[in-house]
Amino acid sequence: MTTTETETATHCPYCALQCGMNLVPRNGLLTVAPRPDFPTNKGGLCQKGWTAADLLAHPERLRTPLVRDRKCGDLRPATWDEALDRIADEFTRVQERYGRDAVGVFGGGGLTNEKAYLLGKFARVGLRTANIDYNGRFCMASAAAAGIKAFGLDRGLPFPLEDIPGAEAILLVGGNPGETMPPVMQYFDEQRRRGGSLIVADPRKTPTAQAAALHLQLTPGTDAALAHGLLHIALRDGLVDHDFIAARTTGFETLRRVVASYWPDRVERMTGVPVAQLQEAARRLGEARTAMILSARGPEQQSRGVDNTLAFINLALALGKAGRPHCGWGTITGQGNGQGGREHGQKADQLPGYRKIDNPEHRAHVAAVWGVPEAEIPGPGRSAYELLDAMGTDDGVRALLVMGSNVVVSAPRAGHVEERLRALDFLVVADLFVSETAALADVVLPSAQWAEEEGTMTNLEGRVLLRRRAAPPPEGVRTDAEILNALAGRLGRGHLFTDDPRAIFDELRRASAGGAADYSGITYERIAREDGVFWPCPGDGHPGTPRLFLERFATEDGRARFHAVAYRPAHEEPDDEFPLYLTTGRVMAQYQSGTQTRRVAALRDAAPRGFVEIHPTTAQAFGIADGETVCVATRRGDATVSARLTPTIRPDTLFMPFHWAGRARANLLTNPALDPASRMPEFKVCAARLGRRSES
Ligand SMILES: Nc1nc2c(c(=O)[nH]1)N[C@H]1C(S)=C(S)[C@@H](COP(=O)(O)OP(=O)(O)OC[C@H]3O[C@@H](n4cnc5c(=O)[nH]c(N)nc54)[C@H](O)[C@@H]3O)O[C@H]1N2
Ligand SMILES: Nc1nc2c(c(=O)[nH]1)N[C@H]1C(S)=C(S)[C@@H](COP(=O)(O)OP(=O)(O)OC[C@H]3O[C@@H](n4cnc5c(=O)[nH]c(N)nc54)[C@H](O)[C@@H]3O)O[C@H]1N2
Ligand code: SF4
Ligand SMILES: [Mo]
Repeated sequence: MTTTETETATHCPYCALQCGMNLVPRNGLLTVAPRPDFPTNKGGLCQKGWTAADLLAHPERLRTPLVRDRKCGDLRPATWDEALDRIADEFTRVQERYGRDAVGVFGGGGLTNEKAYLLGKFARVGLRTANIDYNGRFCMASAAAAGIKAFGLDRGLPFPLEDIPGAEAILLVGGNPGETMPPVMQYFDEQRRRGGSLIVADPRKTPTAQAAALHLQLTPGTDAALAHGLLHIALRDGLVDHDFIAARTTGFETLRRVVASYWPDRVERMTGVPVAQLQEAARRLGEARTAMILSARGPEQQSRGVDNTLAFINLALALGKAGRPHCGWGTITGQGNGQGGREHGQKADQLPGYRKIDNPEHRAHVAAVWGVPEAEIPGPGRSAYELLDAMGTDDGVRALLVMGSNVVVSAPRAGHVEERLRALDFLVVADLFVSETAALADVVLPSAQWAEEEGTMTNLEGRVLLRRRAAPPPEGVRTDAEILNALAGRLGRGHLFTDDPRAIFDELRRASAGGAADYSGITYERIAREDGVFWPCPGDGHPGTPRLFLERFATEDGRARFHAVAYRPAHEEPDDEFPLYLTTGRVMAQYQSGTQTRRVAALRDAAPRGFVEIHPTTAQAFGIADGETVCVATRRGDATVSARLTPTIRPDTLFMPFHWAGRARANLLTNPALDPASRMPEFKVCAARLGRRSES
């Protein structure tokens, strides 16, 4: 793992697999080359990774700050001094008028650990506002909350990817890594070669489901009923591991009473999964010596996302398939730094090292590292959607800094969010391009891209990786750390900040020391030497922790907790007016809100425009032909996309990827009903109606 004059060993800028890749200079440009020795992806990359360097010299790239001209109202180029002065003046004015909490910060799970940490500190120490949250609330929040409740710790996978092939059976719930993380499929392929079986629960027969031995094509929003049904059968058929339950868990008896009424035929009616398939799934998982249950956004992005996830954790625990080699529940983290980004303080209720902002000891520790009195650190702020929903209202934020998210496309009920953004006194967006959100801003700041700055990323396994700098940023572009440092200076807090990634990481190590996500023993040099270091790593001599929970869980008594959650239907179910389920997600060639991937020619060609998947029978009933432009409507609004007929989806369900802007936005339709614990919106289920465009 070296960097030579001609080649820089680094990682893909996109998803949480953080595939290792090399950047090689060619004719003055950087190009992507494979890095076969890297242990996670072993040289594999998806089409997004192969084309990632196309954006470094992209003609639409921002190369100067933009400010909104006070006379004509358009964005125009400005100097850094003008842009930064304007931000400091407006933030100060808003805070003087409405109070400190009236300025908000919105971060992203794609930011490096250093930047996520610095953004949290900038909010609490630079702006002294309680209101910071980030897009991970739309992504990992339900799984994180469930992991903490059941195991006392949130690390997405408690084992490295290399353990996957050793599981005899795997249940993957609501995840489509065949498209969302293609190189990870080599681990599932290897599992199958060794005789193991994969079960996929998804309302669509995705490429991942097609690779599985068994596909449970459940009705959207019925995940907890499915989990309870499988546990009911396991109890009935003697597949439950009572020794494990007695030795390593608490709370089973209450759960047993809850699942007693989940008879297979009742669960078939609730979930649409035939009894025979339920029995086969329970048998495969229960009879295997080793088994894993993995979840992804399908069950998690629901207004019952935490309960859904807990229901599958219950199943893993009851079968004795946790806290043992080649066993366990895990969540497949999504964004590039979706794991590290949720540990170091950009969450509304959190301080670095996964500390809690309302815990006096945690506050005192972090205050000492930051060099501020504990009382100066604000309390918890609003969660992502709640923050966006209240923008520009009497008790909401009046000014907002967005760094690493494009909420006009990616937030639920996006039409409303767009309206609230327009109601702000002042909006600042730091981005690589003029995203749909940046287009509404009063000041846009051009940020450096991944290959132009140093930093660390924590992948889906909890492995902390080094992102190396392969080239300086173009003239006129600054790193996010430089931006935050300069703003802190203008707010009179510059002495508490630095923009040097290594110095920030050293501070993060101290801030995280003793916390749940302890990075204190991790250094850039160690990461480079060891191909990444797994947290927790408390101290220089500590080897890091690839596998968690083998001896004890991270709860006070060392036991995992069962949760007797009840199944409740989705917040909105189909009815006469909106007769179909709508679910949303991703396609292989586009990433998230599309700011980056819609600008790469090869990816645009592969996935040029928004569409809705419709079962042919349903399409026929509505008189819709393949490729026709259709209108999809819900209680939030309507969107215009092209129809894609496919027998791989349930006839009662529509599917839309959320990567496109304007009228094609899936999020014009989605339901912002929030999970009570994680504050995760219900991206995965709502009720919809379908019409030909002329009728809509
Ligand atoms: N190509 C690509 N890859 C990506 C990303 C991207 O935007 N594009 N984003 C990255 C990020 S941030 C994330 S979070 C991950 C997400 O990775 P995944 O979770 O794999 O992706 P999704 O497509 O959001 O959802 C997965 C599946 O959930 C199913 N589903 C829908 N409703 C339900 C339901 O009610 N129950 C169940 N069980 N399943 C349901 C959908 O049909 C879909 O196939 O991908 C990462 N990788
Ligand atoms: N309907 C529906 N909506 C969803 C989902 C779904 O499944 N269905 N999934 C949700 C999930 S899981 C997620 S993670 C969110 C993601 O959605 P977003 O939060 O919008 O994430 P991105 O599109 O990755 O936005 C990142 C923005 O930051 C910019 N950027 C990239 N790197 C940097 C950087 O280093 N610095 C700065 N300053 N900017 C940078 C990019 O150009 C882009 O404009 O969407 C959520 N929305
Ligand atoms: S799987 Fe994820 S990390 Fe790997 S190349 Fe594709 S987008 Fe990049
Ligand atoms: Mo995500």
